[in-house]
Amino acid sequence: MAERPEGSAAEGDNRPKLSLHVPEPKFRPGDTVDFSHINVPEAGSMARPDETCDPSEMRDMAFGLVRVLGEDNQAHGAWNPKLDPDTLRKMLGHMAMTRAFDERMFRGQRQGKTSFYMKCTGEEATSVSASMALAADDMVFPSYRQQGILIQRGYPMIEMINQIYSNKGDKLKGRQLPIMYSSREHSFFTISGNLATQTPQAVGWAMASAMKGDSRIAATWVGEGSTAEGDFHSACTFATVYNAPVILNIINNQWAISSFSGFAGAERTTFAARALGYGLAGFRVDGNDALACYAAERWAANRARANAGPTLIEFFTYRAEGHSTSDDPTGYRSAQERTEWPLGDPVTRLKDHLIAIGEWDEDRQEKMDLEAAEHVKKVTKEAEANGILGHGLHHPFRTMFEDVFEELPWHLKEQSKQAIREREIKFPGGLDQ
Ligand SMILES: Cc1ncc(C[n+]2csc(CCOP(=O)(O)OP(=O)(O)O)c2C)c(N)n1
Ligand SMILES: [Mg+2]
Repeated sequence: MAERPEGSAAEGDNRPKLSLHVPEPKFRPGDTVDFSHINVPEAGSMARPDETCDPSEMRDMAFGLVRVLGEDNQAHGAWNPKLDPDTLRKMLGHMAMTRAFDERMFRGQRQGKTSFYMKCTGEEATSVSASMALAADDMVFPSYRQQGILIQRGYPMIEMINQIYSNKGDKLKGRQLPIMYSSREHSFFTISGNLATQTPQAVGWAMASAMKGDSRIAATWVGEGSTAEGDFHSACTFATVYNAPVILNIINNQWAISSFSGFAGAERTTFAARALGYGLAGFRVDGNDALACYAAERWAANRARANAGPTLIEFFTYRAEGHSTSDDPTGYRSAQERTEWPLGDPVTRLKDHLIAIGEWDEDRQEKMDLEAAEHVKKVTKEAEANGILGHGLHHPFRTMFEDVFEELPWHLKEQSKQAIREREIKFPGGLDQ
């Protein structure tokens, strides 16, 4: 028999065949959910290293979980931020308001008042508490699920709704997808639909702040799915190389639309462990524990302010609702996940803590929730006077061509005329042009 040529993979080759691993989520619709594989350490069990420590001193923390609120609803351990009851009630209030806002805007989309909305249910602490730990003029570069920051920073709610309705009050003139807010006055960088672009932008801004001798730091929020983007890795490299005063917050809510976190690497290691390869300080936090979220962000902010370097924080949480109003999670994940999720609900946990320390009760909570819902309803009505989707009260059509060139070039003038003519045919005399 002729010899098989050296190096060929001819038929009958008995060398092991190569194969790929394609991640598959543990639970699909209808499956019984068992989260017992998730390690939930005791609240207060993690040590709190010095804010200026060398990243090598905290390697293990990339695989742990900083938790403050225990099963007994008390605050435990070195990470307890020891906030006074008024501050805790404020935190709870911002989270309740964020939830009420989400509820109303979601319904508004179902009623056809806007084309699109995204809730952050179950993740409120990762924006509200983290934002409270920063200075009001620290520059934030969020993703689309951090509406809690704007609520915490006191951004007028009517501006948010005007933007969502793309109406004539929308400061962004209907040029952004609903919920992609922007506010220079609130140090809130324009949200981009192109995932992870905000991460190198945050690092660049932080570098510029340091180069100018400013004292403001930057913080960015990015979904765990989005950390698979190259931009995130460039951001980590620049952050570590130049010791940029920046905080990289990864919101690991387990899902990226219908792709579970395994597709971004969660089966292999934690997202906090990304920090190790770059020599960044990094650790994992219970993202449904409002006190842990606050303490973690404050630790990182103090570190950045002390010129001790950037920090990568993984907030371990769960996206309790669909990705957006365009999504239906019952098609790809088990409905039991939400109820079985071992870290509970951030609003309930903070409320229970306040009750446990004698600073709150269920009646007051009910009143707070009601007032939040009433407030959102009132502001929604005000915003509706500026128009809702498809009712013509948007910015004049011609403005679509403005604000890019100081002097509109001839070809855009032509296009503008043509577009307005077509519009006039479609809606004769009916619209402000
Ligand atoms: C560069 C880029 N790729 C893909 C998309 C489409 N997309 C929008 S949101 C999303 C999921 C992101 O998931 P994750 O980063 O985990 O954030 P989450 O929605 O869970 O907050 C995808 C794939 C996009 N907007 N931009
Ligand atoms: Mg996600």
